[in-house]
Amino acid sequence: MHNYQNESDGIFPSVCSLDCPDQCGLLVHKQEGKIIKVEGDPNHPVTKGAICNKVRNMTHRIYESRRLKYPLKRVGPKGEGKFKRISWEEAIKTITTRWEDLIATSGPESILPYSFYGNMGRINSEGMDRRFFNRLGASRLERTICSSAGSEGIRYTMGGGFGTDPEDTIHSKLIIFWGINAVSTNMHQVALAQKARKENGAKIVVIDVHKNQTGRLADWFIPIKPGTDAALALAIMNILFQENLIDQEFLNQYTVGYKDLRKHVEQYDPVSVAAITGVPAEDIYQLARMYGTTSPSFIRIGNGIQHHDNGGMCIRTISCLPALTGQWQVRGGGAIKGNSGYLSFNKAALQRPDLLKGTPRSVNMNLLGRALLGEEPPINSLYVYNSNPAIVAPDSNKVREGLAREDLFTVVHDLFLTETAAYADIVLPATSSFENKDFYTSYWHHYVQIQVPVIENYYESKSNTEVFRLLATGLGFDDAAFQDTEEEMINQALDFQSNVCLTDITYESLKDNQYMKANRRTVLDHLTTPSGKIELYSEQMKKDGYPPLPTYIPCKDDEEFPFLFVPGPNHNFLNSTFSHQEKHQKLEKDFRLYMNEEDALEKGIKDGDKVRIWNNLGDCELTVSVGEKVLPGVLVTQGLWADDTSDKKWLINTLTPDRIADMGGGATFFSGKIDVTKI
Ligand SMILES: Nc1nc2c(c(=O)[nH]1)N[C@H]1C(S)=C(S)[C@@H](COP(=O)(O)OP(=O)(O)OC[C@H]3O[C@@H](n4cnc5c(=O)[nH]c(N)nc54)[C@H](O)[C@@H]3O)O[C@H]1N2
Ligand SMILES: Nc1nc2c(c(=O)[nH]1)N[C@H]1C(S)=C(S)[C@@H](COP(=O)(O)OP(=O)(O)OC[C@H]3O[C@@H](n4cnc5c(=O)[nH]c(N)nc54)[C@H](O)[C@@H]3O)O[C@H]1N2
Ligand code: SF4
Ligand SMILES: [Mo]
Repeated sequence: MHNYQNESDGIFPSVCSLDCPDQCGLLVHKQEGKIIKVEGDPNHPVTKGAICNKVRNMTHRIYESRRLKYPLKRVGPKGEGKFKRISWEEAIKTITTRWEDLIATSGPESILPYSFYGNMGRINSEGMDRRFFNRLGASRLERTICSSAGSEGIRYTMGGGFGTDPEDTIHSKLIIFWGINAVSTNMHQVALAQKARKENGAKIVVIDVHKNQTGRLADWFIPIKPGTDAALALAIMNILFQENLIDQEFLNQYTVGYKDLRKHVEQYDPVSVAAITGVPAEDIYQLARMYGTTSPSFIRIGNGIQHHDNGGMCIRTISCLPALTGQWQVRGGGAIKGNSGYLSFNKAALQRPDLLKGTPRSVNMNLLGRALLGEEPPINSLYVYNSNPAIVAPDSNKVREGLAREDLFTVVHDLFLTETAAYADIVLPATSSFENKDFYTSYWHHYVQIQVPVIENYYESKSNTEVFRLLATGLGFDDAAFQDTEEEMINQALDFQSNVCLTDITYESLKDNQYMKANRRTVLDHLTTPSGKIELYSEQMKKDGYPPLPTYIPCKDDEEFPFLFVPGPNHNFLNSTFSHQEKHQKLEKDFRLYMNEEDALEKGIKDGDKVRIWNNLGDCELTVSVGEKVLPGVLVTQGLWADDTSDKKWLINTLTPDRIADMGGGATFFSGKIDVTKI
């Protein structure tokens, strides 16, 4: 394989590093040593050359004038963003000196890492960093902001992160996008659905609280009240049993507890459930009959439903549906919540938990504000990478109050001076993924991919891996684990006997192939629940204090505020990434609040009005879009916009609760309530 960095011109294979299920194959065009264009790799078996606008415009981000070139130290007040250039030596020395002091006086637990998947490369997101913080004995971060509630929910039903192979969904005849804005967030699943529609006459159903781009593409859009999807799924089960639309043989062979479930779901009659969900009883019947009589039927379960108080149970409940109709046995049938199970790698070899002595406390990342303000003994230092908590974490006002603490020593490693970095004492410049060597495992399709560096490091920027090596050396950690090269780490991670899907995939074979598919296995090969079957009834849940059968548990109702509030991501940003790029802002146009006509009339609000939205935690000011896109009583926004332009009050997470979901310590971004008034 070539060393692409040394070639000044050419087209080189790559992979998208963003936190997106599609994990597209890319081709990077280089001229005179610089990237001039990023396009899709037409040979990639799933993504087939199509990529989103966000990444088509990636070149701007890579060479944007505001990209960090050098390490910086803060010279103004926290949050203001005044910094001065320093050398890497000084930066590392400042950090290690401060940490040595903290370790001596308060112990290593006074240091907290904060990261997520700004870069999905496994070495750079959960490799050398984990080794380092294990060895340090720092407080541990529970990385729960995205999918942990639903992952735990589906684990109770199915045993793990295994779903349908998306490539099989071209055979589906019914595709339900349930709580996923797939046009924006999983565009290749939409392409596969469109193919199934064109070639098989497949019907596309979308169940969502907002008629966004995905809803508009549906053959049938079903609006639902936020947080009530479990009730809908239970009513569907009730009808499937009553009308004998179940697969009895499958239930006998592969499931536990269907008889208990049959009795249990009788209480979820379509009329009562219509009152809970806002979905008319006739529609519930129609949907259940459609689901019970169409094969293959496929459900793409999104993140929207799990960012609620009851998110774990809701996903647990929806994931029972394919078992009732035996769809796991049908090619193109079943469901995907996540597919990372097929590509699970040797985490212990990559992350080296053996380097950790003792059991430091752990902090839920969704409670960052609370932890910075109230954790005892206090967190005295925060090290942020691959994430922008000042924008993305719930209850932003609390997060910022914590970040503003004078005695908190904060380091931020990023490509840009993010809102979080503005609070840092030391800022470190990060490479883009095109400058790194890494391997990638999708959480949707079944391919492992490799990234070989395409360009030289931008100015003095360094990858996460390089920085953790420097920090390890600075602290005198002489463990061999910190000497491993990227190649060695990739091979260690992929050498994993217990995942039969990965045999034959190594650094060497990836170098030759760029992407490689996991050995074909089906969901039924991976039923890793305690019983080895699909657990419609779960003894484990009972032990863990949950109802053992799927159940609708209403979200918390903060009665003081009238509107349910669902602030999701948008089409042209990737969480807060790209929210600073003018090009992406222009594509997005404006930050809108979607409101139903009835509500607008009652509140004396017209389309295009400026409004203030608020609750006990914070407030924002947006422009209203009045129409039929949301149900009465529901307000929706899209996008994690920066608020760095002082005339805007757009920090949407000032309104989101820092409550924790029912399972997995998950976030509850979509279970908050607010009020609205015209400005
Ligand atoms: N363009 C773009 N793509 C992205 C991202 C991005 O920011 N922008 N983010 C990436 C990340 S990290 C993730 S986790 C995924 C998230 O992508 P998705 O899985 O699509 O999740 P969300 O967009 O959070 O929510 C999906 C849908 O759920 C709806 N929803 C909210 N509450 C409910 C409910 O109670 N019931 C139902 N039925 N629907 C509900 C919302 O209106 C929204 O349309 O996308 C990834 N891809
Ligand atoms: N209101 C609301 N809030 C949400 C959500 C929502 O739907 N609504 N979604 C939530 C979800 S699902 C998620 S996953 C989180 C995501 O939240 P984050 O993980 O914080 O995602 P980003 O905002 O994309 O920030 C990633 C940061 O990593 C940086 N980065 C990229 N590559 C590298 C690298 O190689 N090294 C270093 N050091 N930095 C790098 C980027 O420049 C960027 O600043 O947001 C959550 N917040
Ligand atoms: S963000 Fe998603 S759709 Fe866009 S290029 Fe990356 S993986 Fe593909
Ligand atoms: Mo996410």
